[in-house]
Amino acid sequence: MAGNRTFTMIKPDAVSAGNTGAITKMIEEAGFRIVAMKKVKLSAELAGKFYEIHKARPFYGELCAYMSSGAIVPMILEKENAVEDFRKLIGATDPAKAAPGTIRALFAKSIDANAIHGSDSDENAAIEGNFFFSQFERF
Ligand code: FUP
Repeated sequence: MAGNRTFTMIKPDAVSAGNTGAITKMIEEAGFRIVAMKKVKLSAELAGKFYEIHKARPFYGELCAYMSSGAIVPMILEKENAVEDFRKLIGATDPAKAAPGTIRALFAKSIDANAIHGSDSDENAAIEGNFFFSQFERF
């Protein structure tokens, strides 16, 4: 089963703009099956833990403040070649550089408030999915 799951979060800008449904529809229409999904709000401390990998980067503090500023919708997704295909569906980190028709091109406001997260490897997809979901929340 390795390689067929990824992890995503719809970020506070997209949730507060009312785009959760439109983004979820795009994800399902692209062939991803939703294995787990919920709506939560992170504390700054938990956001800091999630993004620990970026601790040394200059935008870390702002990223943690932003990611704990409002509700997010984390999901585990399943599809063949999930990590790579999902990165294609969401587009580049900076929405100004994201390909037309990608989720970030359509919904992201800026490089930091960029609508959605997508894991960058199978290993991180598993770590990130485990951060949010127990075994009982996966179907
Ligand atoms: P991505 O994998 O596309 O989400 O991008 P990165 O892992 O490089 O960055 C993780 C998050 O850090 C981005 F989603 C938004 C934030 N970020 C900034 O705020 N400024 C930057 O210059 C780069 C990333």
